[in-house]
Amino acid sequence: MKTLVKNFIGGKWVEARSRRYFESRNPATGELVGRCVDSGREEIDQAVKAAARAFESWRRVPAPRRGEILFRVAERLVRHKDALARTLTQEMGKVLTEAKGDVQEAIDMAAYMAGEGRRLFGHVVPSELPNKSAQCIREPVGVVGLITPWNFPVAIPAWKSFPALILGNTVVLKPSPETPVTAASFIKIIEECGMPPGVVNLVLGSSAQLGEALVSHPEVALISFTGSTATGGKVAVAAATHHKRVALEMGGKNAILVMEDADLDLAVDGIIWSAFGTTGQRCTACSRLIVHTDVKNQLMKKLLARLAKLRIGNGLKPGIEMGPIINRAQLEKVHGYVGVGQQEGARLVAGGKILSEGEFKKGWFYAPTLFDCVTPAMRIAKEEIFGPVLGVLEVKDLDQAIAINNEVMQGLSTSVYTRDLNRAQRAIADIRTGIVYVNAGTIGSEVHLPFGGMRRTGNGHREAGQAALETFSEWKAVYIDYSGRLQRAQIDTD
Ligand code: UN1
Repeated sequence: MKTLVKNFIGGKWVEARSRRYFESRNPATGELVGRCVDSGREEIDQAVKAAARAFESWRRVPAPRRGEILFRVAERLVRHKDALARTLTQEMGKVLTEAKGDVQEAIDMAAYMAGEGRRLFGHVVPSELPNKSAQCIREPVGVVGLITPWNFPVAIPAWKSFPALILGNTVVLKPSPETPVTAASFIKIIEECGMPPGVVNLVLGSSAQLGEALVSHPEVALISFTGSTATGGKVAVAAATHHKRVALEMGGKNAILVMEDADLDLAVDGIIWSAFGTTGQRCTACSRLIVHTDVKNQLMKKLLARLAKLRIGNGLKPGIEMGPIINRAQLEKVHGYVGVGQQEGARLVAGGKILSEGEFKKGWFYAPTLFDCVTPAMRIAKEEIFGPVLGVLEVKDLDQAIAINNEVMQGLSTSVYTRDLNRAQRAIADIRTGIVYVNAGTIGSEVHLPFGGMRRTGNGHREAGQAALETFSEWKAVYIDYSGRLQRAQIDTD
């Protein structure tokens, strides 16, 4: 029997009062990864109260000192990178090299935000009155509630918690019930770096009530959520009801545009990596290939050859390129979309089936799937599938490619393959997504640049980069009048 994975509240690893438990299982093998406490509203309340108590002292710790703890977190994550990545692969299924990348993203974010401890720039501006100074300084928001998904179980909690912490906020993390063991291992590393009790708290549970309890808790000032568009919408409504700030990161329907002058072999590398890496389970995964008529057949031939060779299996095994899907429900959803695509008249040219024989028997595996003859009106061209399914749309020129790209409700990431500088610049200007790549796939954002999307992908906030500081802080405008007399702004102008 695996050890019990507990909540981390007020600096202690504790059980939930209900004494109920849920299991986390390996999606490749069905093996038990951990038994976890199944919390409820009460544990959320305890965690929020602990975070609220810690806030008053944490916000007074000088930011460079907070940064020192984050530097230690970065170092410790480096030391534990391999072990944490293995846990991540076992629990979530992505191949080990990608799991290491997931941890590396957290290391990068810890180092980046640690450095912010000596910046956190505000503004000093002139006053309109003599002998008066004016400045703007950043303030923490308070207790922040983080609701994170399973697809980046280390990177996304890191993206959210490290910027929040460097600013002086305290944190309650509610990770996906699919990846509680990874979340607890990540929090343990933070604990071991000397984070004061109550500054970071973790609540594990399998019910939707947990997120609701966090969003509606009166002492939570801000919610940062990454997940589906449907759940994000509910979070936004609930947050509005309780008058709290909310930052949403939701679905994508990302496209790669391949023009007739593109380096096709380079494009194939980017397409395979973006569409089938992480088994298509990234917000940034490519699920639409928008290709110029002149090169379509050639590109399809190359793609099909590569797909036939893609090695699928347990992500811990060397050489495996694509792991399982997270769970049965998601596997069925993906397969359902393949049926929808066929009914809509798209032509299935590869995959389209659940893999359940031999080594695939105990896991949730799906064949990498390619649809030809997809049109923009089809559901498979509009809705996020979150699996290894790619649809090909044919276009006559760049303008049409960009128009189709921009037509969907999501607006996260787009890539364009062309050797023509003018075209690339035009694409950058006209593509309506939060991230644009030229001659690279749709995935692979770096932590010091803003991450997020337009339209229904988000609500205007960005993660990572300097933008994360905006999400997790309030501005305070400070006026210091050293004239020794009453000076009235807008009135004493002569
Ligand atoms: C996500 O899919 O939710 O750019 C995050 C990327 C990664 C992060 C993806 N750095 O694909």
